[in-house]
Amino acid sequence: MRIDILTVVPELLVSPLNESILKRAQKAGLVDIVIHNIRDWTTDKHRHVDDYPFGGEAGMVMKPEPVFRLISHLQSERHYDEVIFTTPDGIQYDQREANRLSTLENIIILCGHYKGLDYRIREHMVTREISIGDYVLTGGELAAAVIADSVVRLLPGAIGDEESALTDSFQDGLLAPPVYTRPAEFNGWKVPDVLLSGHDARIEEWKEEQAMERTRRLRPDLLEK
Ligand code: 6GU
Repeated sequence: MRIDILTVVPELLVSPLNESILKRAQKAGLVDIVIHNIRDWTTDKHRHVDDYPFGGEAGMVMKPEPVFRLISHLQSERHYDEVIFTTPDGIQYDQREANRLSTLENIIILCGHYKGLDYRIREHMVTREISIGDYVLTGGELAAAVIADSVVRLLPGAIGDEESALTDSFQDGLLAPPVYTRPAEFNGWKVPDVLLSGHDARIEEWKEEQAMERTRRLRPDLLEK
């Protein structure tokens, strides 16, 4: 898989994408993540990436030309399955969308910034607009990092234990059950007896009950879906 991320603040993306699982996945050749500075695709002397809005609202708007040049350049080199724009007014991101994106070959993630992006780019070049939740970030970079992280960890081989991505919270529409490690008793706090019983069927049953109980208590909305 290849993920091209287009931003006016590349510095914000370097470290989150180059540690831990994402670092290993790139080294292992499971994914190429390429960060592009939109400013490199300006042609004016001052390398402007934004301008004042027509109609005179507050805040600056990302200019269409540099973004158009960069996306056109990338699309001339390979086919992209999606051109994603990160924006608070996009559709809300979830595990189902992460799963879907993880099956694609090449995607572009264009990070929103300033007060917005010239709407012609959204209409003519962007194929999907994504928000990561109902709150406002200074820019779409952290959202792009969230999307890249959640997608890359799903690629076969990215996570050591093949099972673990499948048993995540949300993957079956339920929250994950509690987990424990040694010691079996700490500070007088005990690990549930059933987990020490060695009885696989009972342990499985307990996990399912716990997942259901926690979901009903903490996220009843998931059960309605
Ligand atoms: Cl994708 N961008 C910004 N700027 N704010 C957000 C967001 C995206 N998702 C939630 N808040």
